Amino acid sequence: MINNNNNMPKCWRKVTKPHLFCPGCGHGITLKQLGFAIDDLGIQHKTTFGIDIGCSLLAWNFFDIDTLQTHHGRTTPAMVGYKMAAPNRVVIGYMGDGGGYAIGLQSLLHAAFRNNPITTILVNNENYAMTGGQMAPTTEEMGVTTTSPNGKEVMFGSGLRGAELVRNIAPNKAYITRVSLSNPEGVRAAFKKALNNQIENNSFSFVEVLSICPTNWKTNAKDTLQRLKDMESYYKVGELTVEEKNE
Ligand SMILES: Cc1ncc(C[n+]2csc(CCOP(=O)(O)OP(=O)(O)O)c2C)c(N)n1
Ligand code: SF4
Repeated sequence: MINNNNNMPKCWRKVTKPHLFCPGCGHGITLKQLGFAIDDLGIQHKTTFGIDIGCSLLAWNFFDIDTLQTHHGRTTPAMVGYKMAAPNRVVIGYMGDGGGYAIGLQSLLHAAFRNNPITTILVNNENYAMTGGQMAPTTEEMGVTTTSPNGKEVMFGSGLRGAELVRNIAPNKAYITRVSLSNPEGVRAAFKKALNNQIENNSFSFVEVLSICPTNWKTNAKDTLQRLKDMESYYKVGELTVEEKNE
């Protein structure tokens, strides 16, 4: 990654080695929008970025920002603790859908319930990408993965609508939204709103990003974008109000 381009966030690290994401991965697009949001708010030097185990960990050297590597599913509690110890820092927890909606779900829900003033970002690519594309709670019914080669059976449920679950347990002042990489500007705007909810309102925020994983989806560019569009018809994009239910 060579940051010598005006189209790059200023807070991206100026290094000369390539990043490790697969070509076409959604993490890079998400992190670029996060970088722009941090630039826009001028918070680079007071931000701490926490990353999960999963493909999100490949972001460990993306930013010129203090970065913390946590265990799988433990980003939320690690960053909650960090914020308690350093309340003046702007704290971000970045995770995949496996980390947030499976092993780390209870921590995410409790942080939302307590309105802990951190900003959580969950990148939903409907599979456990780093470990080889296994079925996740977010995999939709009949979704083909390495552990559901004939399609996810109904007994495993359909895709978990986690943002609705978080909304249901969080107080009104928490900001909860779902965005899609089909609209990068919208992702940037949501990140800014989520960070501002921490900075100005001392409140919790959660952004689920509908993302793409062409490697494990085994899709070409056209089919990748089509699948993202299909995801948007199952996972409703937009800010969640307190009336939204997980049904
Ligand atoms: C406690 C623990 N359990 C399991 C693993 C193995 N593991 C590493 S990454 C991962 C899944 C990652 O999937 P996700 O969180 O959706 O992120 P993605 O790679 O899709 O971005 C798992 C199960 C681990 N590292 N630690
Ligand atoms: S496996 Fe998927 S999520 Fe992981 S880096 Fe590759 S494209 Fe991105």
